[in-house]
Amino acid sequence: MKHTLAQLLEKMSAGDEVALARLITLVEREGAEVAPILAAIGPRLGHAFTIGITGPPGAGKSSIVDCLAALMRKAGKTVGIVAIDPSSPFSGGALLGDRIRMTQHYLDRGVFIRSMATRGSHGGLARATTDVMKLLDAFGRDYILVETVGVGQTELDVMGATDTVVVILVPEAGDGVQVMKAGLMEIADIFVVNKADRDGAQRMLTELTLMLELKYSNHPPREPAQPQWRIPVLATQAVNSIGLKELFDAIESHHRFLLASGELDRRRKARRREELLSRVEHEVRRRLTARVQTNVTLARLFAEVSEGKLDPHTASDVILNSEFLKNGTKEEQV
Ligand SMILES: Nc1nc2c(ncn2[C@@H]2O[C@H](COP(=O)(O)OP(=O)(O)O)[C@@H](O)[C@H]2O)c(=O)[nH]1
Ligand SMILES: [Mg+2]
Repeated sequence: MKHTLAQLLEKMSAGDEVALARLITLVEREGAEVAPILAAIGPRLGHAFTIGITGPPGAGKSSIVDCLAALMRKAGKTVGIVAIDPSSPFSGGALLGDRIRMTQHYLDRGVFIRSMATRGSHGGLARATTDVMKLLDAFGRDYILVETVGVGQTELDVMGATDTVVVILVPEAGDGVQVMKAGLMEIADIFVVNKADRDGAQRMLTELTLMLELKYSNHPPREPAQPQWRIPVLATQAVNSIGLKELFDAIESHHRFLLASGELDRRRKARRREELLSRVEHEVRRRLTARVQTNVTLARLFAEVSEGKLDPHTASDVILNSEFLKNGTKEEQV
């Protein structure tokens, strides 16, 4: 049976997982339904606490997400999981590996798992992922866990859209310099050295701790009265369920810190502004790229710039002061 958007939204709000899955698919396609869906769920957002889990491939991110979800369920909380894995050969569906490992949650309605398919468009995956997180928030999830691999722009964008970022490393991930280079130092709220059963784990833990101490001594807090978050460095063994309780505790204490310091509110406000800017940017690019195919004047402007006959600044002023960007008007003209 086919449902209208309003029906789907109503069912989703009432806890219908099938409706939620349908809405997620619509949002993933970045079609015309996205705007009305997001407008409808807007007033219900802000309850969920979102946790980004990132690190190199094979570090144990999925295993840790799995363990955290179990602990959260034990604490009586509901969980949403979003997994982004660009290396997955599957498109549109779930990652087989994730599905297999997540079996303990398969029949638990308190855990909703979704894998995102990789798509080409400009920042499309990061945008779709943040929208899916919103749907899970509107669905009433207490925690949303987002797993990404590596530190490409998409991953950094997704991590920037979460409340707490957990960076997972392994003893063999290399030295601290690599951590710095990959920009992980800037985004981590919590560091985890997983596979602590392996050689080199202690060295990695010590190195990370020293790097953080150096960072703090180089950047002492400007106002000592302001509460400061000390990034913890934890050791886990996801396969042996060791250290996961401590990780969950660290996440909860970061949550409390964000609330008490007002930082959660500041971060979320900054994120909404950033999202607005990025939407406008994206839409301007999308419209121009489409209209240059159909509008002769615009095509000529682009040609002149690409031939070097007109400078991009002048052309950009012309475009921004013209009707080219308005919805609907110019597409028919050829
Ligand atoms: N030795 C060891 N292996 C682990 C540990 N945690 C995960 N693994 C294994 O590492 C592999 C990759 O784990 P996975 O969770 O898929 O990593 P992801 O790619 O980061 O999501 C799997 O074979 C896990 O069983 C650990 O603490 N110790
Ligand atoms: Mg994984």
